[in-house]
Amino acid sequence: MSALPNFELHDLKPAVADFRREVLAGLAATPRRIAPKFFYDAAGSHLFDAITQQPEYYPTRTEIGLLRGHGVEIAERLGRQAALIELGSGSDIKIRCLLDALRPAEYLPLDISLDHLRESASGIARDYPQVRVRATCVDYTREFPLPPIAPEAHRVVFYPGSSVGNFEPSDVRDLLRWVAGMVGPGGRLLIGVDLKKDPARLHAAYNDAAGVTAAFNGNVLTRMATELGAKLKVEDFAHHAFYNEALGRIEMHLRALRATSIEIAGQRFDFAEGEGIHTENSYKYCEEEFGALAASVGFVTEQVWCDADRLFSVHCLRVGALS
Ligand code: AVI
Repeated sequence: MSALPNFELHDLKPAVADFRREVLAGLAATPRRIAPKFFYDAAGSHLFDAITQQPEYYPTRTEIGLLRGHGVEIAERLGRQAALIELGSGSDIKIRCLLDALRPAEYLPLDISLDHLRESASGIARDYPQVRVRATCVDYTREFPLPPIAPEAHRVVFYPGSSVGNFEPSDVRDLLRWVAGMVGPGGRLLIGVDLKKDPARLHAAYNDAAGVTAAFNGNVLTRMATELGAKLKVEDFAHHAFYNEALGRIEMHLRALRATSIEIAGQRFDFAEGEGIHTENSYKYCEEEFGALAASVGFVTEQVWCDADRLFSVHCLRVGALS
């Protein structure tokens, strides 16, 4: 592709050493765990895109319906000509629902998956030549330098997909405080939040019949083998996902089908049959619950859009006085 004058890509991709260190610490912990951010290499990002196409996985198409249906209203709330920062931008479908109405001056997508980010962000730069696109490949859960934004720019953060559900509620507070610091007093956050609902529907969404979510979950083992040289048998582990009603979250695990082991960097971790690695939580919220969480760190809920079946919600939050 020829160079686009309105496109920059900053590569702050986490080093393999970070992946190794976190995997070794997670496998040594009780219960064993690996953070969900490690799902997203190029293959994992494509598998996630495939999940969003599964008939059982309602969040993506429901959120897109809300963004398309209320795009103009959303743009009026957020204000035009903003510096628009998108967290975990992944595929560009959602931001494209808003760009025509929102007409930002700048678009700053952040994502951990380099190839995916390059492809989607450069596509936006090409299709919206009047928007300056500065993409950063980064683990945004750690401190990093955001490309400099003019102090007088009006900033908006877009955090779609209910990725907020992949954080522990206590960590959500830290994340929201960080966003508040980024957008400043009066700044806004547009955030997609999956709603609590019939557990059977949730169960189906994370156990699709085609087995795509299972492949996505197993991809972290493939990454450990290829990137860390781990000795393991992917086929010794099975996808296990269920709704933990008491905690209001879907849990995903990789469960050993038989006694097996994983060896990395000279360390060996034995698994008895049935023992697992906890790979993801996906918290679900009631509309009011999420509003209260946001209010606890100083955000004011300006508006919430929900679909008619109350599957998914999109919240427009403004940084109030207290953050
Ligand atoms: C990215 N995140 C919001 C998805 C979710 O629903 O928690 C990841 C996912 N895991 C399994 N399916 C989708």
